[in-house]
Formats: sequence, structure tokens, C-alpha cells
Amino acid sequence: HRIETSLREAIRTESLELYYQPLVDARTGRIEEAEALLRWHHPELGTVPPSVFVPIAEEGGLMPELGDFVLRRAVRQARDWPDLSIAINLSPLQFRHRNLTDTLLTLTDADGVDPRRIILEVTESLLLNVNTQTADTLKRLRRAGFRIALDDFGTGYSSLRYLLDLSFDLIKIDRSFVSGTSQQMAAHTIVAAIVEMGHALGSRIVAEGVETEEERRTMAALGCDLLQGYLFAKPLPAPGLAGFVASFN
Ligand code: G
Ligand code: G
Ligand code: NA
Ligand code: MN
Repeated sequence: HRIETSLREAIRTESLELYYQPLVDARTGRIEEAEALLRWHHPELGTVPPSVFVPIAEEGGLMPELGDFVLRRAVRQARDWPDLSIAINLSPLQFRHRNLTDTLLTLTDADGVDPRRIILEVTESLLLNVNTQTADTLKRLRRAGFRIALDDFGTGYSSLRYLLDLSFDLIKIDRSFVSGTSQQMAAHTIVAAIVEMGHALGSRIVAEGVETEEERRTMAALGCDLLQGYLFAKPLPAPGLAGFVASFN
């Protein structure tokens, strides 16, 4: 696979980039978090989306290196942005390959970053077959102070069992419930139910994919704590995000 070879090279030369998308507090209107999203600007192929190259990295055994690169970059960015928490997407493979908690603590220690400012986003695919190792790692991470977000909630094989066995600081409602749906009434009923359930379990709720002012108003009225989406900003390179936050807050 030529693309795998050039991805390997891009990881080695650290020529991948992290973009950042802000999360807006629905009550205060302030930005206190940003999600790191990988971007690969390939010299010939143009911008390759992570939905394409992350699976290639996973299948080609490149995830340990790619995952470590993202952790390193994102924690370093958190050091440089003391007023923001940074959310990092984790591949399920990162739970298997090495001791994630120690790796992260080494990075946050070295950069003087409070682990509470790091949010780790996991998807239901990690939890599909929660073995005790996965559950233990999630517990250790939380004990060390890292916050855990359940990403894309409501898609995949949603099982409420995860919410019983594991605690999440944040639940991110997938954008299919937030914007552009033809069954808006039903979607809003489900969002309201997730908000009530999530709050009762001590989680804060994020609405993803907020694209319009009306969606912002609706999601805030339904009780979502944080809002993320193109209405506020697309994922931006680090300097762009910093400028955006400075004028927004
Ligand atoms: O940025 P975009 O919407 O194209 O992201 C598409 C998918 O790629 C999302 O599911 C997102 O979680 C995933 N993704 C983006 N950045 C990272 C990353 O740093 N690590 C992992 N494992 N997945 C990522
Ligand atoms: O799976 P995950 O939620 O991590 O994926 C985040 C992806 O969603 C990113 O690739 C980002 O570019 C995309 N995204 C963020 N906000 C919006 C939005 O308002 N609308 C759409 N269509 N995509 C969004
Ligand atoms: Na995410
Ligand atoms: Mn998501």
C-alpha cells in the first residue's frame, strides 16, 4: 500500500497536523475546551481525512506511533493554552498497545499540565466488548485526573450498560441527533432523555454538529451543557483557534 508507506513517513517526520475545534459553554457563552482533530496534508493527494487514514494506521500497525504523536502534540498545546482544556480522540488500539495512563502522566508532568485539562474521547467501539483491562484503564485514567468523554453517543451499538459500568465526565451526542434530521421532534425527544439521564449520572452533555442558530437555541433549551459545531467554528490550525478564542471569549 503506497498510502500506508507515505503515512508511515508522515508520522516519522511529524508532518501531520492537529486542528482544534472549540466547544462553547451553553450557559456562559465562553470557550473553555477545544477538540484536537488530526489532519494530513498529502503533497499529491491533498488533504486526506482522518476517517480514511486512521483506519489505515490501525490496520498497518501504525497506531502506537500515531497515537503517541497526537498525545504529545495535544499535551504540548495544552501547556501553551493554560485557559483551555484539550479533548483528544483515542483509538481503541491505544488501550491495548501500552500503558496509556503512564504515557499520559509522563507527558503532563513534563509539560506541567494538570491532567484535569485533558479530556480523552472514546467511542462505543472501544466499549463494544469491555474487558476488565479496558475498564481498569478507564478507571486508572480518571483516578489520575484525566476526564473521559463518550463520543458519538447514540450511534453504533449504543448500550446503556456502559453508563452503568463506567463513569463519563462528558457525553457527546452524535450530530445526527442535532442537525439536519428529518425526524426533528423524535431527535429532540431523545436529546432531552439523554440530557436527563446523563445529568442524573453526573455527566455533562455536549451537542455535536451545531450548524445553525436555531440548533444552538434548541440544544441549549434542551439542557445541553456544551455546544460544538460549524456555527461557531470549523476545526482550525492552532494559531487560528487561539485568535478565535481571544475574540470570542
Ligand atoms: O476531523 P473529522 O471530522 O474529519 O474526523 C473524522 C473522524 O476521525 C472522527 O471520528 C474523529 O474522531 C477521528 N479522528 C480525528 N482526529 C483523531 C485522532 O487524533 N485520533 C483518532 N484516533 N481519531 C481521530
Ligand atoms: O467522531 P468525531 O465526533 O470525533 O468527529 C468529529 C468530526 O465532526 C470532525 O471531523 C469535524 O470536522 C466534524 N464536525 C465538527 N462540527 C461539525 C458540524 O457542525 N457539522 C458537520 N457536518 N461536521 C462537523
Ligand atoms: Na471526537
Ligand atoms: Mn464525536
